[in-house]
Amino acid sequence: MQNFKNSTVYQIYTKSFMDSDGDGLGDLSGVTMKLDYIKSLGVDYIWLTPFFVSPMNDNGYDVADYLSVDPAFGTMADAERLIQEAEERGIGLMFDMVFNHTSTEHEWFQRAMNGEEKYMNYYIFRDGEPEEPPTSWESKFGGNAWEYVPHLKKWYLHLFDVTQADLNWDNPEVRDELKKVILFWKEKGIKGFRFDVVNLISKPEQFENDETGDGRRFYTDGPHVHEYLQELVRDTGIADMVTVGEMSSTSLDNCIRYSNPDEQELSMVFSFHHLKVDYKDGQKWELKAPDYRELKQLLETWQLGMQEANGWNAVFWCNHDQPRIVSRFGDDKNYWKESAKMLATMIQLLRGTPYVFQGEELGMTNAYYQDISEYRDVESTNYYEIMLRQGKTKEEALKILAARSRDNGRTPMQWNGEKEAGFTTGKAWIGIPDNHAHINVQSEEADEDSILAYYQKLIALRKESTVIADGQIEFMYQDCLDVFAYRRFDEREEYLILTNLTDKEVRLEQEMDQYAVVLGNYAAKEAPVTNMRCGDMLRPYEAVVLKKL
Ligand code: TEU
Repeated sequence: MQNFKNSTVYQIYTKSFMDSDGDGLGDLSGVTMKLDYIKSLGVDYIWLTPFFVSPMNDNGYDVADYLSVDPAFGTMADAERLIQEAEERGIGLMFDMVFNHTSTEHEWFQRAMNGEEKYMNYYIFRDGEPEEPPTSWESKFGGNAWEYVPHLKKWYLHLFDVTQADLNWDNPEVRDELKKVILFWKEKGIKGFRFDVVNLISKPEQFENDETGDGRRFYTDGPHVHEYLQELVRDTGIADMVTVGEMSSTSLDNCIRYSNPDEQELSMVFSFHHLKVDYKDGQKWELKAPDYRELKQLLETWQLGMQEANGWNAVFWCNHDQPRIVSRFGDDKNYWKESAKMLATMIQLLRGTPYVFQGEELGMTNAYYQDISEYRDVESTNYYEIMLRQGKTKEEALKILAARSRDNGRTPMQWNGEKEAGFTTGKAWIGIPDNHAHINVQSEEADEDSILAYYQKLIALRKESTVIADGQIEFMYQDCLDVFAYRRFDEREEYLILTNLTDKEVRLEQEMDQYAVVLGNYAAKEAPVTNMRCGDMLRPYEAVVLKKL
């Protein structure tokens, strides 16, 4: 079994984890300070979001120098110390490689702007008139995906912010530059990499208008993406490291290829279809209640599809681009603790490597900001304006942002109930929800029934059980919208995971064998509990993990 299969990864959004110097921004030394806490979770790896030199228009996903630490996050010595201290605790670091684009402040782009041909070939420039962008493609952060440069009389492509210019991967020099970046960090002793939107790197040969969509069908899982990934992995010798690719709007077939070990591409993939079941007509900025039928179907299709073809998923609910799961698919008011634990159970025991995003293990909630001035994210502020232009009222636009903004996942880690949640001695760069008074590390460490304690048990279970780590998966209750249930098994062992997705009691309708309760988010009904029987009730948001006797 590859070792990432029984591992759990903890994601740190560097800017919001821990501030060591009082400037209100999280930093590398802050992460080092908290390594014992991370160790106490039982995780194996830390995925650290970008801390490289950047103008921070997209909080570091706009990299201006891949080989230097941004002073806001610390120094190279801080990075080296973090790697070493993590290693001493048996924790490996995974760094975040943003290779689809660079910041327009990167030296390569600056030299391209000076008209140097070599560097113009690093990016995607097209001739054109100022009134007419080369294609109708839309930027993921709103507006057209092309920007005109008057003195060059050319447009450049930016699938994200206008300050994030897409790299030209068809140019072998670009691919070689990026390999050097990998080797530089690999030599520092890190254990893996996360690759940002890596399925968007290969653009089509011809650029054409998209009459029916925003252009993504032309560049998603593009023509040479597998070839380029294989080359990158081979030439940097990272096939045995832990690697995860972020796949935007991808397909199951492509994800099988990205993650099947025979292809020598990546260890695993993030896909996002299960996090769009509350998008109305697929639109992020239109609200809809989560469609649990769709959620169940998507999880099942991906789990079984990947299993059948020996692919491997990263399994997750939360990251720095997503709202908090307890506020989204749970109930953070009436069943905060129960629903947070239920959602954790549901996702963490699937076949794949689980990712826990900082604060998820505490049941941290959405930010519930009331005013546009509280938002920091470029996507949120752009779309606020777009929504107003489309005719939405301020109240409507704010309601949508409150549910959808990426800032919901970016509020500082809640360490204690004091001022600024113990995150900084200064003033945090973004507002902290009042609920840090009771949702915080300090109080949950003191409570053996806390969400934190529950996550520790789930993470430990994957380490103890080869079935959870690498066994087969099969789904049950497919037609029952209220219940999400699956079995994990091999020839020797079997677990049954039962979760109630609703705030109502639900009766179990299927005949079951004899099981012992291993873990649950309610007190056991009988002691020792030997069965959940057909006809038993699952309580609101109840989750139980059962082991076959
Ligand atoms: O995100 C990629 C991405 O497309 C989405 O998660 C995006 O934020 C969302 O779909 C927009 O509605 C990655 C990073 O995780 C994100 O933080 C960066 O902003 C983005 O790439 C650009 O580097």
